[in-house]
Formats: sequence, structure tokens, C-alpha cells
Amino acid sequence: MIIDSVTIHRVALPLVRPFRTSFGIEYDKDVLLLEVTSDVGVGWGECVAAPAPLYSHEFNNAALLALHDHLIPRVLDRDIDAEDVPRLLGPVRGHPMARGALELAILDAQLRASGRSFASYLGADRSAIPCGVSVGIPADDSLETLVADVDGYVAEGYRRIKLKIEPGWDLEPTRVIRERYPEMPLQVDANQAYSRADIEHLVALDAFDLLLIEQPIHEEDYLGHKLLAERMATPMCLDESILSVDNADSLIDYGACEVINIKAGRVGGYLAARDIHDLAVSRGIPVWCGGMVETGIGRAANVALAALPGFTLPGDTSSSTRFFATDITEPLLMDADGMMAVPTGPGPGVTPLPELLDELTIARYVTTASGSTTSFARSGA
Ligand code: SMG
Ligand code: MG
Repeated sequence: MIIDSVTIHRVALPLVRPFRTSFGIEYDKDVLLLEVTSDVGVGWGECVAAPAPLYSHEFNNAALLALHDHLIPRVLDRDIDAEDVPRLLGPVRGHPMARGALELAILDAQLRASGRSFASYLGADRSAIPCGVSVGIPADDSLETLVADVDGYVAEGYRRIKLKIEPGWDLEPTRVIRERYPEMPLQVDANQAYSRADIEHLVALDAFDLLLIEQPIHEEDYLGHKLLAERMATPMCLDESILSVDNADSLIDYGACEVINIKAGRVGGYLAARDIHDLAVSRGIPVWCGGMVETGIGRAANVALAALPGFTLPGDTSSSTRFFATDITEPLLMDADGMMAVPTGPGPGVTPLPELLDELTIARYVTTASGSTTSFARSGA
């Protein structure tokens, strides 16, 4: 296919409630949606970077520049297949979320043209997936609020609860939720908030029969994770540390990684995410699908990925309603049994609803072979 243009739609969506983690609090979703036009049709992708470099070094303004100056020019106006994209973008170091967004848009265009679903393309073997939910730290630091939040999610049908933890918000909230829900699959995510000095403290989480502990220590501290994995019975799951197939392989060998949270954006796209899945299956490592508060575009793609056979643990693949009163696409909804149907339409299976996209777009950046234009919404941010 020949890529004629790439439009970056910068969209602002309100969240149904603030989402607080060990690194900060988000009140709105500020997201870059990519629209590729080609000789075979249109495709959509989503960049999972946030406005600030707090989860990782990537952030939206940097992703915009990386896309505009370095990534889009490498695919524009040439005859390519989606499978060529990782190689074409490969010389650019870093910026995996920006690369992944462009790859997804091109994959979507290719799959739409051939009428094939993303799930079937990736090798999914299930038509529905079990859903987990990631529960933020309450804005008021109260256990009562946490219990009310978790009760609400359990009542909706979620099959696994993940609690965000940080120093001062760890053993007690986990104990309270474990005692209230003795059978519920439960896990915790620290987003790197601890250090090697906290190993003995974290070992106390073993009392709560957790599925896993996710990224407790800094992403570059491999020894810290290995030492903690050796002390803890709870399986060590890495998120931010896993950036490629080769580093996943190394961390498994090293003894620092027993479970992987796969996020396509963190590893440069869904093709690399599938490769990490394949590696994990061959190494006997369970994987699950992470989330980055995606709109329907990225959420639908995640649901397709999560339907691959090695995804043996429920993912952060919540309903659109977990974060958005109105999603930018038709919403992806979990049923009362905690299952979500894998979209069967061509590509990931959803596109932005035109009126909503128009209403929520704050800026638009269009790049073609002959140049770029930028426009800002009249009443936008
Ligand atoms: O999309 O359900 C979601 C969010 C899941 O907790 C979640 N993501 O470290 O796993 C993680 C975080 C990163 C994003 S926090 C803004
Ligand atoms: Mg995480």
C-alpha cells in the first residue's frame, strides 16, 4: 500500500473519575489518534503516551515531534506492507509509543482493505476474554473509598482486581480487600515506587495470596527485582522494564521476571507485542494484557491481543465505561460475567465516531508528501 497522508488528531476526553497511581493523578485523557490514508483506504491508531513523562519518558508533545519529524517521513509516499513498519522505523531510537501508534494505523488500513480482523491476524484463539480492572489509589487516601470502588467493580462483574500501591498505601489496603474478597484473583502494581531497601517490607505482601506483584522497583534495577523475586513467594511481574523481545528474554534468564504485562505501546507496537507473547509461551512465562487508559481504538486492539493463547491471566482490559462516560468509538463493553467479546470487524473493528471526534479534537496535524498543516479547534484547550 502507499501511505498518502497521516493526520494526528489530538483529542481531550474527560475521565469518569481521576486515576491516581504512585506517580501522579490524571483527570482527563489527552490522546493522539492517528489516521493514515492510503491507496487501499484509511486506518486508525492510538498513541498511549500521556501528557507528562511520568509512567515512562514518553509524553504527547514529544510523541508529536517524533512522529512529525522522524517517523511519519519514513513511511510516507512509499509502497509498503504493515509488516515492513518495524524495520522502517527501526533506526529511530526510543519513542516506542509513537512508533506503535503509527504501526497500528497502518496495520488497520491493511486489514480493513482485506476484510480481516486484527484478532485473527494476530493469531487469537478465543472469541471473548476475561476482564480485570486496575483500581487507583483513592484521591482522599481512604480505605472506605477503596472498598466502595472495589465493591462497585466486583458488582459489575470484573474477574480480577489490581490495586495500585505506593509506600504508605500497600499492606493495609491489600489486607482489607483480600479479607473482603477471599477468593478474588488479586494483584498489586507499584509503578517503580520502591527500592532494594524495601525488600523485607514487600515480602509481607506474600500473606495475601496475590496473583503477582507488578513492577515494584525502578525499571532499570534488574538486580533489585531479582533479589526481591528470590525472597518473595508472590510471582514477580514486570511492566516498565520490558521493552523488547531480547530484554524480556534476558530478564527471564536472569531470574528477575516470572510474569509479563504486555503493552504494545511500551514495546513499539502490536507486532513486537506478539513476538514477546511467543517468546513467553516458549519460556513457560504467563502473560497478560496491560492497559494505558486507552480510548476505543487502543482498547479494541488490546482485546484482540489479549485473545492470543498465551494470555492466561485476565488483563487490564476493562470496559470503556471504566474510564469514559462517552468513548470516542462505539464503547467496548464487558458483560455481567466479566467477559468481553473480541471484535470481529475488519482491523481492530472500531473507528472514531465522526461527530464526537469533531467535538473533542483540540488540534489536528496533517502530513502529506508535499508538506504539513496544523489547525487548532476554535474553542479548544
Ligand atoms: O487502562 O486499565 C487501564 C490502566 C491500567 O494500571 C493501569 N496502567 O502501570 O499498568 C500500569 C498503568 C499505567 C498507566 S497509568 C496512567
Ligand atoms: Mg503497571
